[in-house]
Amino acid sequence: MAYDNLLFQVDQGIATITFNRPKALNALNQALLGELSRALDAVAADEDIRVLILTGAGEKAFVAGADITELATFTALQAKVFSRAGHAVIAKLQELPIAVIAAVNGFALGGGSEIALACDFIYAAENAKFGLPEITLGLIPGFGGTQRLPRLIGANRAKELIFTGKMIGAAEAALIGLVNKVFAPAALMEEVLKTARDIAAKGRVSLRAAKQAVNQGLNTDLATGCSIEADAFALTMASADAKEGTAAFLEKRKAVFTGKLLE
Ligand code: CO8
Repeated sequence: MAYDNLLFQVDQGIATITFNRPKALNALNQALLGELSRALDAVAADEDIRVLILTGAGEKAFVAGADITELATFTALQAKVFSRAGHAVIAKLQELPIAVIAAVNGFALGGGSEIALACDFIYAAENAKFGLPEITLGLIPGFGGTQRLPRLIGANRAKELIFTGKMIGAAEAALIGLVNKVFAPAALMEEVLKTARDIAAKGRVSLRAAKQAVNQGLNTDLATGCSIEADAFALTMASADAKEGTAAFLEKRKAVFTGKLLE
């Protein structure tokens, strides 16, 4: 499948999508959003993929937000359609039953931060910058930032970032829990790949169940969340991976997971 605005590769169960409009700091236009949607469908259809990495081409940016050249031409109705299309693609990303890591290698602004927020976690280069600068354009975040950012870092910190439109660096982003780990720019991808390989070696069924339990549980009360966890736990118990994982422990050997969804 051909893409003009992103690079898509799969290697040993790890897919990488690289936003590739470096001249515009990988800004997100309608064409790129459509290609992202297609690439996510390809990831979802490939049962061998266990981890997806998102990153940006070039040394300056992950994604510097929605393409302002395009955004400036929108009517209110077109803006709503674009915003809803963004929500749908980002929801598709968040709901992938595999691990998704954002490797933020520069500016992650506006829609770029919002994509990173929908990933399971973020590793960043020391030169990464995060922010929701829409207010400086007379707008507000439109790809879920007003919703996902407060859920991740708390309402007050999120409001400060959204109301000021200020950028923060990787170190501060790590301090407030937006970013898990920070690396030298040259080391970022190798460190992301190390974690990706580690996750890819785990059982596919348990990875899917763990992600669903966390994500669904966050949208509900504790008792309902624990009930979701119990169901998910029972499901993993029925998998070949659980038999293999527990047997391997008792036999003092390394487990080899097949990730079979059905027996
Ligand atoms: N859109 C279009 N082009 C961009 C964007 C962008 N978001 N960001 C950078 N570019 C372009 C620049 O115009 C420039 O192009 P050219 O070389 O042709 O002049 C090129 O990329 C390089 O950028 P700069 O020269 O500005 O590089 P600097 O290092 O000086 O500055 C910054 C880097 C700070 C990242 C700066 O480019 C900047 O502030 N960019 C805009 C960031 C921004 O405001 N992003 C938020 C956009 S709004 C948004 O994301 C809303 C999402 C929800 C949409 C909802 C649907 C309606």
